[in-house]
Amino acid sequence: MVTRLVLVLGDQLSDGLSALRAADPARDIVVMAEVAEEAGYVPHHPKKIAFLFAAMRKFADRLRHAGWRVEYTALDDPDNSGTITGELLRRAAAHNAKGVIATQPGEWRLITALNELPLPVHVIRDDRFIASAEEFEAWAKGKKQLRMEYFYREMRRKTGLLMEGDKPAGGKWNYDHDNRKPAPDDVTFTGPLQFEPDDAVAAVLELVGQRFGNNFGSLHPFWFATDRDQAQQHLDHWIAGGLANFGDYQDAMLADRPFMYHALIGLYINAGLLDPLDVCRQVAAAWQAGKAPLNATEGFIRQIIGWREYVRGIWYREGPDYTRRNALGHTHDLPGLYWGKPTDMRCMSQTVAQTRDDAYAHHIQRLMVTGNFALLAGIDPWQVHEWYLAVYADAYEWVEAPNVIGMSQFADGGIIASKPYVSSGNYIDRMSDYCGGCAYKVKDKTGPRACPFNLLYWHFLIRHRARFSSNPRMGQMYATWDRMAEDRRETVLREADDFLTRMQAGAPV
Ligand code: FAD
Ligand code: DLZ
Ligand code: SF4
Repeated sequence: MVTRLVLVLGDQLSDGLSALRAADPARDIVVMAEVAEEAGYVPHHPKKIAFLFAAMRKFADRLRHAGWRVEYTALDDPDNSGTITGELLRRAAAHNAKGVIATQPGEWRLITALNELPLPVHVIRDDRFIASAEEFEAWAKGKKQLRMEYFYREMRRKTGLLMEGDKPAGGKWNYDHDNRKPAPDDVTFTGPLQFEPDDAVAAVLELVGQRFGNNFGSLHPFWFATDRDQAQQHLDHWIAGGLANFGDYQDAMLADRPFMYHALIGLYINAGLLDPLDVCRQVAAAWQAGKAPLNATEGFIRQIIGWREYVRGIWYREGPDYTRRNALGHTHDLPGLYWGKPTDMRCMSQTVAQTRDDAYAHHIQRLMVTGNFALLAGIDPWQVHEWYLAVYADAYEWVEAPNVIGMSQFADGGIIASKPYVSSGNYIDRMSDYCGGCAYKVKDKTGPRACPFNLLYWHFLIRHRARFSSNPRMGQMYATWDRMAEDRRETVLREADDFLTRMQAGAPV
């Protein structure tokens, strides 16, 4: 029997991976590799690289214990060719392997590289996702607008999660209107479970510190879970302490409580340490046991079987050029403040500092602080995409690109978002405690200390008036603008222009 290679990528660390199921431990060889190309296509946060390398090494051991032969390439292996395909070819030559079995990667770059490999490659669907590309296509075909809400209902029906027969539990599909409370005075959840690095993790931290110590982001303290048992402990801890309030405060932000009631689970699900459906079942069981209200449970499950599946469907459907879209023609460079250069905007400095420290920011920080600012300031979406892909421990193209290019930057022209997610400082003030300690004044609409979000909000709306003024959800804002005195309108636009000019010249803002 000829030997085949089974490719397991850094985000495919699941016992039930489709490529492993299609292979035979008695005959085939698993290939895993830490390679310069994957670690370098963007300047990944050191915590992200350390998490993946540690989790990959532990998963390789787990496979060996389960009876697999594993060829594992460490980054500092002198024979390391530096690429996934290079490692496959090297291992194929060494073992006289005649083909490769792979689960479909979540990046077009790797899909293309596998297609071009001079070996037969059998690529199998990644069935850790609930919907296949064909199912998504069948749902999307012929629809003018691809609204997540309707797709989500299909996923509820398919999984049976929170269903009472063919009706949604509690009578409603979506409890989002209960989930927009402003920041509470106190957060009762103590935050994510933190793990002391063991010897295997310590060795990876040493390597990553040497090789990627200059990348943006703090490597230490490192406390992420790095195997599935730890990730499950992390989940148990969050279900017990965080889930019940997840819904209420999902959109709130507090400077000294970076995680609020969020699960910090994306990095574990995306790497394969936790299974998304299994996570949802555990959360639904907590609700059934009376440990969490329905608005929290439904809100969480919607993020996973709704949003997560929906963005995967869009990413695949839209194809490799999606990350290059720029429907609004934005061309400004990403300012240095995204990489930690000082800024007086407290919401931005807090979110970026948290990103640097933890390789994490929660959804509203990503969407309504850093994403909102980039969109208002007219930053080139490709640069915004590369930043998000680099700095978050849960970032892979399939999930990051639809969220950034589509949801946050409107660069896909409205496939995902029906209107751009832009706001003035008012929204940030309502949902956070950032503005109180800011050098800018959120109540100032013009003048030397006017909140930049206030100025840029109007600048954005006016420079894109032709596109958005007929949007029924935005007409009100244009009417407000038109009612403003003309000299005030001129002042707003002039001050916004000045701000953008200073920022583009590299001046601190
Ligand atoms: P929680 O708030 O506790 O939510 C639970 C889970 O729901 C998440 O772990 C995730 O698996 C899922 N989820 C929630 N929202 C989304 C969404 N919009 N798309 C897909 N899954 C979702 N998520 C990533 O996994 N990787 C990314 O690179 C990423 N980039 C983003 C960029 C921008 C601009 C925005 C607005 C959102 C992005 N998201 C991304 C979605 C979301 O912000 C993160 O999934 C979430 O913040 C992860 O933290 P958590 O595990 O604490 O999530
Ligand atoms: C993100 C990442 C990094 C930093 N390093 C590796 C690596 O060395 N080896 C590997 O197999 N995968 C790595 N990854 C993940 C991939 O770049 C890629 O994002 C996913 O496999 C896409 O699904
Ligand atoms: Fe951010 Fe404006 Fe509030 Fe300052 S005043 S924290 S810049 S929203």
